[in-house]
Amino acid sequence: MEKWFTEKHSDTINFSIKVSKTLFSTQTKFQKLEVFENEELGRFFTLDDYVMITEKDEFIYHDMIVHVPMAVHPKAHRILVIGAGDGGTVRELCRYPYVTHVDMVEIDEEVVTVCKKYFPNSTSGLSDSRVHLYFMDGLAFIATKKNEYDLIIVDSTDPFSVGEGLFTQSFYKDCFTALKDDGILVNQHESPFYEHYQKNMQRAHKRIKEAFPIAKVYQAFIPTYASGHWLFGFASKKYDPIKDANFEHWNSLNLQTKYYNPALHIGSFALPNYVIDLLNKE
Ligand code: AG3
Repeated sequence: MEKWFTEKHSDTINFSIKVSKTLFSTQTKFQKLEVFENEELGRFFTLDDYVMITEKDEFIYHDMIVHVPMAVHPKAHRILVIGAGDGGTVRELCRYPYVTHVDMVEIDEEVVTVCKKYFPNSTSGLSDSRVHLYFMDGLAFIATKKNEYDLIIVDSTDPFSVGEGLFTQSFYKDCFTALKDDGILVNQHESPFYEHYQKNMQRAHKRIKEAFPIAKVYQAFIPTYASGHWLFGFASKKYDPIKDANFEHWNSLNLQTKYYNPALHIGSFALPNYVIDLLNKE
């Protein structure tokens, strides 16, 4: 009998992936967590029936959520990552030799345990001595921090269940307080395409704009996320993501990236008109 994993992209649209093997399935304290395999995508894991990463396209998301702010900040060495239990974001950060300290706060320890077992590549950075893992609510963690980080990356699920608080006004304000005077906040910013995601994106942008003097949005094509058209938020106290990007410095690091490059960095901030309209509307 054929088995398919199905994610609902909208009330009338489903996205299905043929499962060649179910590797793991559980209900954690917080959410439903499953690991599957597909012939073309490799292994992939889901939370509450939403695709989080697949082996084939996770590089796109992780390149864009990490290398864009890292090419802008002149020397981000103290970094906070919220969510990101699969480790992909931390793996990319650890490639920068001058990063000295990464706090990673994941609410669900089981996500990390399971990903370590099934996704050795994405979790490879988690054992780096610069990385400090906290299994707790990101909202509680950040509420105690002041003027501490150069960069905060919010690598969350969608805004419901455990992800919900990470899209609130008070959380963005706490991020502002936790950042240094030239700090940058980057977050996964949902999709502009389907109506439900559109609303999440508009709401997030409106709130971030209220908390930060500079708030921009950039895009990437991520085949296994709803509609494939995905956005990231770039908010900062001082740096403009294009004018202040230092590609000479970034190139000198000689990082080999499979998706990100400086031309794409600039291009990713050029948004389609309908997306600009949606963002301005709110
Ligand atoms: N973070 C989840 C992005 C949102 C996915 N949404 C969806 N499939 N509807 C990805 C974690 C990667 N570190």
